[in-house]
Amino acid sequence: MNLKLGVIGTGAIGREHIRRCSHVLQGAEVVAVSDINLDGARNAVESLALNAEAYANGMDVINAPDVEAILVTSWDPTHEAFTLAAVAAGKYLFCEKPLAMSAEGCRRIVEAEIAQGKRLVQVGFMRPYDSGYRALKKVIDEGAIGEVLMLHCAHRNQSVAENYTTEMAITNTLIHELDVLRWLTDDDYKTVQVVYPRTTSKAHAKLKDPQIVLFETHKGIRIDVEIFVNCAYGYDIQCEVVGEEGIARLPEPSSIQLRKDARLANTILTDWKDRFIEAYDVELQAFINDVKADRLTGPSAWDGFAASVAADACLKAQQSSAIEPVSMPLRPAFYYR
Ligand code: NAD
Ligand code: NAI
Ligand code: ISE
Repeated sequence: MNLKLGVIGTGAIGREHIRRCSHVLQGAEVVAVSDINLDGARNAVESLALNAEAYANGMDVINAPDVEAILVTSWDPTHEAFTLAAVAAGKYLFCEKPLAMSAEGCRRIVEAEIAQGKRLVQVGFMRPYDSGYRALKKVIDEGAIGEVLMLHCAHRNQSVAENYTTEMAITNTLIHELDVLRWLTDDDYKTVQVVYPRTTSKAHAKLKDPQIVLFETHKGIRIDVEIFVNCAYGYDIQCEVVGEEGIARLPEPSSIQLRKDARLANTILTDWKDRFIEAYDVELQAFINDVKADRLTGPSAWDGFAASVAADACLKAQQSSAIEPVSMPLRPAFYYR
C-alpha cells in the first residue's frame, strides 16, 4: 500500500519533492497539496500528473483524513506552525530546513513531540545522506587522518533573489553546515564569530555577501565557513578536514573532463537541485520507509533545535562582531537512537 502524502508549499523544492515521491521513489503517492498561491498548487497537480486535491490552506492538508504523512516545503517562517499542527494531529511530518526561525521555536516543537510520546518529525537536512559526506565521515571515523584539528568550508550559491537578507545567510543557508558539521565531527559548537569581507557589487541592498563564520568546538576544532551566495560562477560546496596525519576533502560532483582549445575543463553545477539530487532521493525514501515501519531514524527535531541554537548565536555574532558563546542543552533521552 502506498503511503499517502500531503505537501504544503509547491514552489521550487516542493515540486522537486513531489516529483521524486510520485515518479522516482517507491511506496508513496501525493494525495493533497497546498500553497498560499493556490494557482501554484493547482498547477503542480496538473503539471506533475497527480491524483491529488489542491487545498487553499496548509492546515487542511494536515487534517485531511486520507493524508497519512506531510511534507512541509513552504517558506521558512511557516515551518513551525505546520509542524506543531502535524504533531498535534499525531501525523508523521518531514519539514524542510530550518525547523523553525529560532531555537525557541524549535524548542516548542521538541516539547510538543516529547509530550506526544513518539518521534513524528524529520528535518530536511539531506547532506548526511550524500555519498560524498558519508565517505568523508567514514575516513574521519576510521582515524585515517588522525585527530581532526581544523575544517575549511565554503557554501557558495551562484545568485539569490532580492528578498534574501543578511540573516538568511545563517538561517536559510549556513543551517546546512550547522547540522552536517556537528554530525561529521561528532562535536558541538562552543563559540562563533562572524566576519564581513568586502561586499560583492552583485549583492542586493539587504545583504552583506560574502560572510565568514568562525567556530570553535568543544574538542577545540577550529572551523571556518565562507558563505557566498552571489559567487556568480556556480553552486559550490566545499569541505576540507585537516587532521594530525592528513587531509580529507569532500569529493567534487563527477563531471566529464574536457580537453579542448588548449584548455582542461570540468563543468561546475549551478543549482542546489542537481548538487544533492541523489541525497534528496535517499532521505525521502528513508522517510517513506521509516513512516511505514512506524519508526523515524533520520535527522530529528532535536537536530533541528541544535542547528537553530547555533544559528541564534551566529545571528547575535552578525550584529555584535564579538565572539559569542553557543549554549547547547543536553540532549533528552527521548532523542537517543
Ligand atoms: P519557494 O519559494 O520556491 O517555494 C516555497 C513555496 O511555499 C512557495 O510556493 C510558497 O507559495 C509556498 N508557501 C509559503 N508559505 C506557505 C504556506 N503557509 N502554506 C503553503 N505554502 C506556502 O522556496 P523553495 O526554494 O522551494 O524553499 C522552500 C523550503 O525548502 C524552504 O524552507 C527552504 O529553506 C527549503 N529548501 C531546502 C533545500 C535543501 O537543500 N534542503 C533546498 C531548497 C529549499
Ligand atoms: P519557494 O519560494 O520556491 O517555495 C516556497 C513555496 O511555499 C512557495 O510556493 C510559497 O507560495 C509557498 N508558501 C509560502 N507560505 C506558504 C503558506 N503559508 N502556505 C502554503 N504555502 C506557502 O522556496 P523553496 O526554494 O522551494 O524553499 C522552500 C523551503 O525549502 C524553504 O524552507 C527552504 O529553506 C527549503 N529548501 C531546502 C533545500 C534543501 O537543500 N534542503 C533547498 C531549497 C529549499
Ligand atoms: C536553499 O534554501 C537551500 O537549502 C540550498 O541548499 C542552499 O544552498 C541555499 O543557499 C538556500 O537558499
